[in-house]
Amino acid sequence: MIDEQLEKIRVDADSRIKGASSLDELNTVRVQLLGKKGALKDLLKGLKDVPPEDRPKVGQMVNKVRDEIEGSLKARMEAMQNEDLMKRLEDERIDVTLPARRHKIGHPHPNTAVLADVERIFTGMGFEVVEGPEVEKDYYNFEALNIPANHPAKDEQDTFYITKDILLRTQTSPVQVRQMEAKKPPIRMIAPGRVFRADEVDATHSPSFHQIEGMVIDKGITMADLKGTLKEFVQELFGKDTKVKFRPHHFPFTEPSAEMDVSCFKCGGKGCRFCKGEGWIEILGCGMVHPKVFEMSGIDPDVYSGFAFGIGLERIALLKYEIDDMRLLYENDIRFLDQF
Ligand code: 2U9
Repeated sequence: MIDEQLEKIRVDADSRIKGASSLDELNTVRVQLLGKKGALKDLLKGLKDVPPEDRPKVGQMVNKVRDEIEGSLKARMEAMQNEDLMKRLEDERIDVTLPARRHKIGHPHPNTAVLADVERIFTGMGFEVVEGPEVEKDYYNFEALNIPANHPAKDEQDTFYITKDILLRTQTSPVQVRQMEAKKPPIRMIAPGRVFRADEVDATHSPSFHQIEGMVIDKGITMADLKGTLKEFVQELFGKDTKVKFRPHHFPFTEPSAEMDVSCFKCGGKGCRFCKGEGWIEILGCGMVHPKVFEMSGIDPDVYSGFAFGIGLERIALLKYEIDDMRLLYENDIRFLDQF
């Protein structure tokens, strides 16, 4: 009798264990089979009706079946856990042979690249790089540079005034003036920086752009030093074959003054669309520092002389990278900047 009941429990347990399709279900089956209300427990309760001499034997039989059930539960549970693990390993598989995504590495903006070039060339010739305030006194921006009160540059249409005496610098020359006041020559410096002019925006103008000005002051500095230094500079910047040409000009702060052209670095000077058939491209303004400018800053023009020059940074960037509209340099459209 008991044998038959046990065999039935065992067969029933087997099919229910096999039938469980998840670990949760298997756990429910385990409670049903081995728990307080399970068939085995019921059977054990009936043990009191078994003659005492048979009890150990029956007890052993029940234990054996319970061990078997526990064994199959454990085996089924391990199989399921293993299946789960295999499935996860398959789902989360990483294909290490896939090519890596390319990291996009940035690069300097054309303005920054040109500035770095210019600074490298001049520091290589022993120049110091000096910066100064963008908000300036009228004195440093105009008066100390021999720019008279009635000069057109001082018009409100050209200059952003903050008060009558304070303005946004229209050139980086005030940096040189401050340097002349603070230091005894020799001075060899360049002053790069942002400048402001009340200009309308178009392809070649912007109310804010950048200049690099430079100055050398010492005993015995002549126009020959100016020419040699600036020629060396443009040959480094545009190539060894670059030729230079000076045309007379006028600036209030230099005397004599000149503008310097370079031979077209596209056609070598023959004349092309790039240089508008001229063979030459205007690059910078320059001259010998005016004696009045020396005097105002406390340097004796009978002892010292010097040259100065000014370059528009954006103008060089446009030329060097063959960009035809200055606005492109400020819009920061990545599709545009990526090309340089
Ligand atoms: C001091 C004395 C002299 C600076 C100079 C230029 C010529 C010049 C222009 C170039 C293009 C301005 O950005 S631009 O429009 N500048 O042509 N600048 S000489 O001369 C100085 C500066 C400071 C004390």
